[in-house]
Amino acid sequence: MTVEDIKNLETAALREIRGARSPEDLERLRVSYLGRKGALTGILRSLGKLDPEMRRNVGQEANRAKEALEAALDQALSALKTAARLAETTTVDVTLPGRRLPRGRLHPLNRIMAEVCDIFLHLGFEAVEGPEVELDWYNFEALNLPPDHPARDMQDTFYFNDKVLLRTHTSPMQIRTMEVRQPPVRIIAPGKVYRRDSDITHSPMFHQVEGLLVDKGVTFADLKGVLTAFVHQMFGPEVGVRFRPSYFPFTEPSAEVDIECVMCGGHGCRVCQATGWLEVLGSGMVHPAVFEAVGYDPEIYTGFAFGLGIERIAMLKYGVDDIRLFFDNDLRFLRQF
Ligand code: 2NM
Repeated sequence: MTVEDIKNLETAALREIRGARSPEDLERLRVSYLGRKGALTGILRSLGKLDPEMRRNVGQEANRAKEALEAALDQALSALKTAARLAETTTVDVTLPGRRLPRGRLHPLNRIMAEVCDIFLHLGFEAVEGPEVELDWYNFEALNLPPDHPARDMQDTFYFNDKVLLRTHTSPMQIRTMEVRQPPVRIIAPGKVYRRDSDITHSPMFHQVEGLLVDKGVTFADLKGVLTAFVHQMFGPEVGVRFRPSYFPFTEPSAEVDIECVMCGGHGCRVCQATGWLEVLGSGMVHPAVFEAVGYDPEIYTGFAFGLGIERIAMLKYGVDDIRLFFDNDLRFLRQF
């Protein structure tokens, strides 16, 4: 037994360890070299048979080889374990279905807004949009709202100063349009409006669509025809419609449009306050003073106008009893649409 023999044994063992493919292979090698009856163990045991000088050299070499093999076995085992874990986590099961992307949808208010606008666009109206920060002239004065009119009260309107405010309706866009165009005019003005009001049916910001049709010979019959067509497309062709006398400063005569209660079918319930009817639109024939303000001759032109609140329609259509739900952005609410 020589130092050379031990080096050869070590080289052969290291080659086998490198070739091992499993922890079981490695265990077998550990036993065959370092176990109780292992090759290296045998050498260490038989050192006593050598003469003292050889014993020292061979002994040192055998102990060094033993440590080297132990280290190589440990390292190989941990490398195999790492490789096994990696193989497990990177395995792709190509038969699994893909992950679905969550699909978005329109906010219920934007959906109603789009439906309302769509109906009027198909009837030949054109949509116009404009500023939410308005001048007193467009929001009130030109609409035949005199300075002491209750609708101008600080209670209802957000003012920046004497002349500048947040629009309380989208009618300023009808005035702006008539200022720069001659009849025939057929427009709708959709958008955000602002009023100092907040409870379960009022939000300080809400959405409106207002409409205006001006031409020679326009009558209340045209108003009734257009708004009846709208109601039947929006709520269904069977639903009853009625025009009820009302008052607005910018129209004369004025009418509110009611539909048969969508909740109880007209029998009377909590939503319609036992009347069987729900108010959905305000309307009227444009007041001559409004035409004067924009330079239209009221002796030549007549027209009708109307306005509706998107939140109110959405609450009726979807049976929502608190307007604030539309603005909380709670997914448990939004996912129901
Ligand atoms: C409404 C009800 C009745 C209206 C009137 C005008 C204008 F500019 F032509 F005079 N724009 N909008 C109007 C009329 C609005 O909302 C409930």
